[in-house]
Parts: sequence; C-alpha cells; structure tokens
Amino acid sequence: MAEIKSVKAMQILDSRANPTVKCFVETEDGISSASVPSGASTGTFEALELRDGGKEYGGKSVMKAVSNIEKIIAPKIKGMDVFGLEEIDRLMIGLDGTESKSKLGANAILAVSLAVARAGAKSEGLELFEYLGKKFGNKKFCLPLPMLNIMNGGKHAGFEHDIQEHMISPVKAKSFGEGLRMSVETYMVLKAKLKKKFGSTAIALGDEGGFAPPIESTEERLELMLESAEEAGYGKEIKFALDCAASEFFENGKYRLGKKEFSSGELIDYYADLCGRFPIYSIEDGFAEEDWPAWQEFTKKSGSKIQIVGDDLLVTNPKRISKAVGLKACNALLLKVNQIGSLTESFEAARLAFRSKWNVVISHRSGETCDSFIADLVVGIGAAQCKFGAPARSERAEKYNRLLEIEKALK
Ligand code: 2PG
Ligand code: MG
Repeated sequence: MAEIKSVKAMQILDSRANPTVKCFVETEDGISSASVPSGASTGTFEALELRDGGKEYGGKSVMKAVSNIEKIIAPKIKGMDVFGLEEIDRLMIGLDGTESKSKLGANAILAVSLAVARAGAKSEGLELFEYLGKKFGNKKFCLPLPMLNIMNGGKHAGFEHDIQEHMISPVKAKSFGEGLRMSVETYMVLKAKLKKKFGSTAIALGDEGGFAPPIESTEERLELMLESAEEAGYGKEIKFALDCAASEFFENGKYRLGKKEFSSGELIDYYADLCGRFPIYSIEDGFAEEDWPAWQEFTKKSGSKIQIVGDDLLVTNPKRISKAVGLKACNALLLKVNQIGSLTESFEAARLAFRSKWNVVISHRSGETCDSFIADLVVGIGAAQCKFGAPARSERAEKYNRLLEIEKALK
C-alpha cells in the first residue's frame, strides 16, 4: 500500500503554445507528475478536452480542468492506494458521469491517471514500462518499430485538402537504435534535398517536426522520400506509412485532395495505386470517421497486403473498436491515451485490439509536451509500433530518447 498524500495540478504550455494540464501526485515515496497532449485533427468522437473559453490564451486556458483536479478529484482520491490505478480511474469516470468526460474534462482525468501510474511505479521501485507491463499483464518487453512523420501536411502544416502525415519505418533494422539512426540519416538527406530544390524556407518544420515544403501532392513527397532513403543507403530497409486524416478533406460526401475530387470508391483505387508505386505498408484514416462502407471495402481489398489503421474512426474507444472488429473495417488500432481519457480504458482498448489479432500503434498528438510516458507505454503493453513524429523537436525526440534508454536497460 502506498497512500496518496496530495494531488496538485497546474496549467503549462504544449508544443504549439497552447495551455495544457500537468498533475502531481504525492506519496511517501515522493512526487510524480504527468502532463497531457492535445490534437489538432481531432476525431468527432474523442473524449472532451475541457477549455475555459474567454479571452485568455484565445479561450484555450485549462484552469477549469486544473481546478477540477484540485477541488473535485483530489479530495476523493487522497488516502487511496496508488497501486489501485483501475479503482482510481473508475472513481474519476463515475465522478464525471458523462459519456465524453465533459464534466471534469478528459484532460483533467487523464493527467491524474498518468501521474498515479508513475507514482505507482516509483513506490514499487520499478521502471515505468515494467510497472505498466505488470498492470497490463505483459512480461515480454520488446522495442517497437517507429513510424516517423518526416513530411508534415494537412492541418499540421497549415494546408487544406491534403494528406497529413508521410512516415518512414526502418522495417529491416536489427534493433530500435539502428532503426532510429537509419531514419535520422534519411531525414537529413531529405533536408538537404529540400533545401537545394526549394530554398531554405522549405526546411521549416511542421507541428510534428517533419518538413513542410511547398508541395501539395503526396506523390511528389513520396518520390522525394524514396530518393532520400535510397541516397542514405536504405532503399530496401525503409518502408512508408501514411496518415491521410481523411475526415479533414471529406466534404458533402466527396473527398477533395488538391484540385481533384474522389468518391469513396475512387479513393480506394487511388490508395491501391499508390501502394503499387511506393513501398507503403500502412495507411491510417484513409476515409472519414463515419464512412464505414469505404473502410470495409478497403479492408476487404487491401487488408491482407497492408496495415489499415483506425484513428479518428476508433478514437481509442472500446465501443467503436468492437464495432470496427465486427464490421471488419480495419486491422489496426491507433491508441492515443487522451482520446479516451484514462489509462484503464486505454488498456481495455488495447486488449480488445490484441484479442482481435490487430496491431496496436501507440501514438503521440500533434500538440505534445516533453513527457515521455507513451514511450514506456508502448514497451509496457507490448505494442509493436509507435508513432511519435519526426526525430526532431524535443517533445518528439524525448520519446525516442526514452526508447533508447529502455533498449539499453533491457540489454
Ligand atoms: C493523428 C495525430 C497525431 P492530431 O492524426 O494521428 O499524429 O494528429 O494529434 O492532430 O490528431
Ligand atoms: Mg491520425
């Protein structure tokens, strides 16, 4: 038993200069903290991020969430055992009482949930990944395959009618560290190429640390990525993944990419064609979050060849995951802890996915802090892949660095 002595919270800034919540949980073993991320291309069915409105920070302050932690949650969980993570999460979910966590805010509940988990690891004298593994029921710790978003598009780069993320994965690397190095070397070749071709403004970074040059076609981006991987010497070792974030370019029943308009069927063919021309092994959110028939059709057509990942479609919500499993709408879960708003429910989402023989990708948000919790989470629960952005900008690099540390600790 390690009793919770105090729970405090404060407002800090995320990587886009938006306010977010940080929570501190104290036991006799010390103080543990955690902070929550925030998305830009959010799914309609995500749990609610409570923001204050008003004038300060353009309405984005989170002082209500902070106060909900200190005035409503703290008095209830003080004195509880920090090892009872699930009990604490369930209590907060009950206190909130809404489907979308709109009363207390998913940002308030998640901050406490993550800080409680860290406090538990500290009190038990375990590394966070080991402790999460124990809670989840996993003993096999492996390093994940990273998906690095080296070309940012769509909302993360201020573009419209555009595919959002163009990622590389070092699928043939012998270790996480080797794969990270291969990816960084490719990123650096790409940087030099972009500068030469478009000038110095082309190497400015988007929200997730990838480049955001003035290119709007995915083909042109993939072409440059392929050349970069080849020049870096990894033409065969690196494969590509896309996050289309298609809900963002879905209008009146049609998909608008650049100047072209696609029906769902035409978009299915377009993706199949792209996969034939480039080494793409994974496509996330290829269709809008409610276009279930297109998801089903695509999975039927391409699901045996590539990974089809649901993000806005599933929003880490066990109910939507069960529906997608039943409909065979995709074959992998993108897991974002703040989409559902507690660690216990995130575990439940992951269990459902594993039981359905799906892959699980642990993901950051486009608005992040330097908290590296999700690096421990991916190893802890034994998920095979992680999507933490480009290897640049500290809020992204910190997570890859934590994985390097875990790799060293496991050797
Ligand atoms: C996504 C995420 C993370 P955001 O769509 O997968 O890359 O973006 O956090 O803006 O929703
Ligand atoms: Mg996504």
